[in-house]
Amino acid sequence: MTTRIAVIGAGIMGADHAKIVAQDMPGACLQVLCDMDETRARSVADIYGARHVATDPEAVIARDDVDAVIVASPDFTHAPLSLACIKAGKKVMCEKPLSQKSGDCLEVMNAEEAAGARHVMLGFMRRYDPAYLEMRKMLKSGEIGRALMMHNWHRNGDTPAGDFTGAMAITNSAPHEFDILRYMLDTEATAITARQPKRSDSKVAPVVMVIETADDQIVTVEVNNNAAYGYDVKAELVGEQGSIATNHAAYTRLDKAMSKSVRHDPDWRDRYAEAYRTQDRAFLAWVQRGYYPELASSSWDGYAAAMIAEAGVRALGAGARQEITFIAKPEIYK
Ligand code: ISE
Repeated sequence: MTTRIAVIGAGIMGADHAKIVAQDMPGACLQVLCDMDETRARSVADIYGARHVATDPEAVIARDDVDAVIVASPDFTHAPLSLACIKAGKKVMCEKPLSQKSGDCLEVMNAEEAAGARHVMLGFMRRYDPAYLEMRKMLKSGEIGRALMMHNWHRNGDTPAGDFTGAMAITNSAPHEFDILRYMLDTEATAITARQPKRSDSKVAPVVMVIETADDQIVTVEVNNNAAYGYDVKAELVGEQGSIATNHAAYTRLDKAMSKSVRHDPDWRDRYAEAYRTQDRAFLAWVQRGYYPELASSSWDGYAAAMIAEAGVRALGAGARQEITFIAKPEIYK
């Protein structure tokens, strides 16, 4: 039976998910494309052949002809729309972050607990990226012994908006690293410090964070939203017997004017195209077969990322190390 999916949000990410549902997910169809801006919804719906266009997300979630939902509307709508999906008894693939407020994440977790099952899978797509997958596999196989450190670099060509701040780098961009470090090292973050160098212009400067884990490892995270040269995300795990770094495959190289060069991706959509497809297919498999995807980020992971981000913002503001203390992990996320 075909799974009828509603995509909520027709912006950059909504359009991307709509494309995946329409073109790369056998067994699914793009049932509804919903956006507050009807013209925008219609234009994306027309490109990818959505059956219906709508403007009210809550009404879409409640529709009888919608089996599952992908939420890709603005960040502040993620938690309320996830709650609406839980209420409707539908599974949702919600873009990250679940919320920038850990309290909102707790509300979603409480609703899932009350419903007696997980309903939410979060779009921390890097878990499905081949480079991170291979890194994890090598670490688990014992190739580098015990992991001591993980270094992360997260660079964007430039900021999405002129008024982007260091705090936003922590709450909007860095949650990917907060999620991947927990997933890679299988442990929790316990403390964070955050500092920024000073730029000579008014653009937001990089934020550099040092995170401590419950297993006494150190993780560094550089988020540079104005790296000027392109989208560049990389990581290195340093173990007691070696290290593993991610590589990004480039299919071409330009030789010209006595030099050789490889292109950088303009943004995350190209860089993680395969990860997004694999993630969305895993969501479909969950909807159709009922097994929560092994790699998926849950509401608990969304809560953890929000807790680290909140502590990171405090650390940046105070110029001092902040401890991070999670609630005990509820049974349904174990
Ligand atoms: C951005 O905010 C995102 O949400 C993307 O997923 C991420 O890859 C990008 O670097 C962020 O800045």
